Amino acid sequence: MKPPIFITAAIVGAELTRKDTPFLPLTPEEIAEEARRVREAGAAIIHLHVRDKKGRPTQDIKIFKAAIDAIEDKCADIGPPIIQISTGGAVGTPLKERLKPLELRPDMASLTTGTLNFGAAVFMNDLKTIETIAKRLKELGIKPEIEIFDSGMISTATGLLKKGLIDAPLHFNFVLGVPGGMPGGLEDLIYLIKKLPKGSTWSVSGIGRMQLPLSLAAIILNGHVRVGLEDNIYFSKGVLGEGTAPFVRRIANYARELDRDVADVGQTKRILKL
Ligand code: KMH
Ligand code: ZN
Repeated sequence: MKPPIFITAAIVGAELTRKDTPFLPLTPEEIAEEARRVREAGAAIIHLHVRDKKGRPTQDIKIFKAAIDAIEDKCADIGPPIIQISTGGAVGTPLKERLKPLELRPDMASLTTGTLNFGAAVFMNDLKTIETIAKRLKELGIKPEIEIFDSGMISTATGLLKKGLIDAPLHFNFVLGVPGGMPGGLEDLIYLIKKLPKGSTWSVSGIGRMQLPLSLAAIILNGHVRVGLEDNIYFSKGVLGEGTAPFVRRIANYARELDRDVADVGQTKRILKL
């Protein structure tokens, strides 16, 4: 019997706008409605960014709280998702801002363990930044999802483990195909999996057209999957996805076809040792 797979839905992101896709949720209410749709489609975790009144990315704790309250309310009858707050924010968000929503003590938060060119911008994560976020996550008992955009970021994460700033078992998400990061070939994925400390769990977020092939590879390789508008807005060539739920549903269907049950929230918590 193959292990169950969990699906993470990255429903908002920080860089997208309504000009890119009209299906992007922006307000806490829209985010909560989308959260309900992705939960119904099979997602257990929501990777959460929020936006201000003008639709700009923000790390405002009040807006995160409003979004999380609205999600919990909208999903009350089917069970709320695991919330994974972004500590990456948008490119250029100061560290102080990135840390703020952690005070809500979500189950999980993202932790990128290195700097990379992010298209024409730079997603800055020097060691001091990484260690500050890791330390705060540990103090608050929040499980990091370690975001790996390139292979050296795994070494930095194992360095944090040795320093006691993060605890095993580690969970990694490979974000592959960002211009400036590691590309999203199957050989890249397999190389990264081989580098992980024993006992780690992993998922993959393929960016753009890499999303579907990498997700299918993760199903076959007993990993987990993140999909959503944050990573890819096209459901098929030239066709926008109507929100993130269709992407989640497609992965859930493929997973079941390939003999993997889709983990509910409780199973996902057990897999991640939350
Ligand atoms: N918006 C990207 C620069 C995270 O959520 O931690 C960073 C990002 C990663 O989305
Ligand atoms: Zn993110």
